[in-house]
Amino acid sequence: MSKYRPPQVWTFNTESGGQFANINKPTAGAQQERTLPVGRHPLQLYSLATPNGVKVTILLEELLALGHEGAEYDAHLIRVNEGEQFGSNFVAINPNSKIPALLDHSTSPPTRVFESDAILVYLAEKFGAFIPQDSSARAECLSWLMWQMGAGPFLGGGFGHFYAYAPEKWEYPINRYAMKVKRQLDLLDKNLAERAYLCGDEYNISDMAVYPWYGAAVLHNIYDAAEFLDVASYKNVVRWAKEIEERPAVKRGRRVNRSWGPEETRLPERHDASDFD
Ligand SMILES: N[C@@H](CCC(=O)N[C@@H](CS)C(=O)NCC(=O)O)C(=O)O
Repeated sequence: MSKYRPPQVWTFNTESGGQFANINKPTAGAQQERTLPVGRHPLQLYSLATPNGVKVTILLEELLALGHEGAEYDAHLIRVNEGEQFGSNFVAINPNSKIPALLDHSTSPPTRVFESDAILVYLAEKFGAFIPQDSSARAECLSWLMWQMGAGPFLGGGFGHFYAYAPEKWEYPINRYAMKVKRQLDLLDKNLAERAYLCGDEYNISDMAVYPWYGAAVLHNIYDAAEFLDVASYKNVVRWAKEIEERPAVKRGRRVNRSWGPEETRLPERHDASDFD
């Protein structure tokens, strides 16, 4: 039985412990003056190759593969573990201080976009690709996209946090979030039993949003929890994730703003298609 009794009013007087505790604060806003680099392309992305970051670089690489030259972009590395998301110019693009953040200089004044799935919708609409035009198909696509926004934090902030990052293993939150995540995987598995992609026959931004989280869960042993969650049993999710992962644009997108792992998987900054060579 826990001895903890919440005080009348919560105050921030200790670090919570666990991985990433050093960057958590209960207040928003810039913590230091800092300018951001600006490259030569209209689209300037400030990001890191986490699942939320990779969604956007996959879409940009897919747009380029489709021949949309206007999707050329500079991808600048934001080191969140060093607090770069709290610099003044980053906060001006994303007041929520989280990667990814996009500044589109092709409009006057430049358009800022934050929240990874808002960036997906913005770019898909801008280039008229990877989002259905028909209103029913579009509603299905946006439904799965919004599902990802709601579901993802249960996998990352809930399950991943308590299973892998919290200072101790507590049964209650691990049980709660394992149950939620397994239900999500079962939902995806049942949907993908009947369809090639999340919304039907066509690959679109909803797949690009869900794959970096749930594809990684079934293929890459995230949080070292593949066995615990028995991810191999979600066979349709595994089939879908493997197929997406084979796409050349996905392979490139996963490397952008990656500053860790084996050398051949990294590309901390991307300013030109030739950077992949
Ligand atoms: N809902 C946001 C979440 C973004 C997010 O959580 N980004 C993380 C990395 S995956 C981050 O920047 N964390 C830094 C921090 O919390 O200070 C989105 O989808 O864009």
